[in-house]
Amino acid sequence: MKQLLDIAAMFATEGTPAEVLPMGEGLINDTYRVKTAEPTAPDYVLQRINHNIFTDVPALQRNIEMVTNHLREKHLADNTPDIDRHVLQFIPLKGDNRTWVEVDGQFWRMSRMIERSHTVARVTPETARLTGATFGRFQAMLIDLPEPLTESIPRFHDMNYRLQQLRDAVAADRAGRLAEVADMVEYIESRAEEMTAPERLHAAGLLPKRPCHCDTKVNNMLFDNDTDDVLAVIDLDTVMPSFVSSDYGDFLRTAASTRPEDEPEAELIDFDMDVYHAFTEGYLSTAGVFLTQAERDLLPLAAKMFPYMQAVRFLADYLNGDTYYKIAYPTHNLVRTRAQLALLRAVDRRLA
Ligand code: GN1
Ligand code: MG
Repeated sequence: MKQLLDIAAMFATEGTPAEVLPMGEGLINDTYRVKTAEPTAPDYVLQRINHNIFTDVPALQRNIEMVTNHLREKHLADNTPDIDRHVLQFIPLKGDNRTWVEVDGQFWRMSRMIERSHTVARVTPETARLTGATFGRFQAMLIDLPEPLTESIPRFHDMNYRLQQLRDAVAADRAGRLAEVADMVEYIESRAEEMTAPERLHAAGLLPKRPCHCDTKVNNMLFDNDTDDVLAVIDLDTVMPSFVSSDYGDFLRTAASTRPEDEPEAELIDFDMDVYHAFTEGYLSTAGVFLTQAERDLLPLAAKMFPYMQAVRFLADYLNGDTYYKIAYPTHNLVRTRAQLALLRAVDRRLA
C-alpha cells in the first residue's frame, strides 16, 4: 500500500502534506490528521472509507457533497461568519473534481481540518441546549434539498431490519455465543413491538422520512476551543432519509448517558434529565417550525429506541463474531450491549 503521505499528496491541498497522525475514535473508518509544511496553510483530515460497509463510495461522496454544498448555501444566505468553521469542505483530487480516490482497493477522501476545535464525550445542560438547536437547524436546513439522498447503507435505521439481522445472527450462532446471551435476546424480543411503532406509522403514511444525520453521537459535533460554542456537525456518511426523531434519540443516547457506550460497570449508567430537558428545548427551538404532531409525539420513544437499536446491533455483531464494529477486547460488543440495555432501563425509569 502507498504511504499515507503519498495518498495525501494526491489531493489538491493548499500547502504540502508533511506529516500524518492518527486521530478520532470512530468505530468504522480510519481517520488521520494531515499536517502541512507551510504555517499559513490549513491542516487536513484524511480518511480511509470502510468499503465493506460503504459499498458504493461514489454515491456516498455524492450525498456528502450535496449536503455540504446545500449547508454552505444556507449559511451564505444567513450571513454566517467564518463558514469554513461551520461546514465540512471535501477536497478534490489534483486535476480531477472527484473527492475520493481508490488506491490498491482502498478508498480515501480528504476534508479541511476545522482548526481550534474539539469534541466532547458528554455535554453539560448549557451545551445540550446549543447542540439541540444545532441538530434541529441541521435538519431544517436540509429539508429542501433539491434531490433525494441515496441510502449510503440501505435500511440503516430501520428497526425491523436491525431486528431481522439479530434474528439471523441468533439462528446462525456463528461464533457459538448464543447460550451466553440468551436472556438479552429474549429481553430484546419482548420489546420489539414497542420499538417498531415508527416503522408502522411510516408504512401507514403517517410519518415522513426527511434528510437526517443518522449518527448524532455527541462526538460527531465540534466545539470551538476558545468559546466552547457549537461549530459544526461532522461525520456525514450516514446522512440519508430517516425519521427526524432518530437524530434526537441517538444524540441523547451518548449525550445524556452518564457513562460511555461501552461502560463495563453497566449498573453505573444513568440518564441525565437536565441534559434531556435542555437538549429537547434546544431541539424544539429550531425543529419546531417543521415538526408534525406525529414527529413530536415520537420524541420520548426515540430516547428509548436508540439505546435499544444500538443494543440490537452490538449484540448481532457479537453473535456474528465481531465482523462489523472495531473492538478493543474480545467481549467488547457484549459489554457494549449490556451498557446499552442498562441505558434503556435508565431511560425507562427516568421517563416513567
Ligand atoms: C458507528 O464509526 P462511528 O463511531 O461514527 C456506527 C453508528 C453507531 C456507532 C456506535 C456506519 O459510528 O451507526 O451508532 O458506531 N456507524 C455505522 O458507536 O455503522
Ligand atoms: Mg459515524
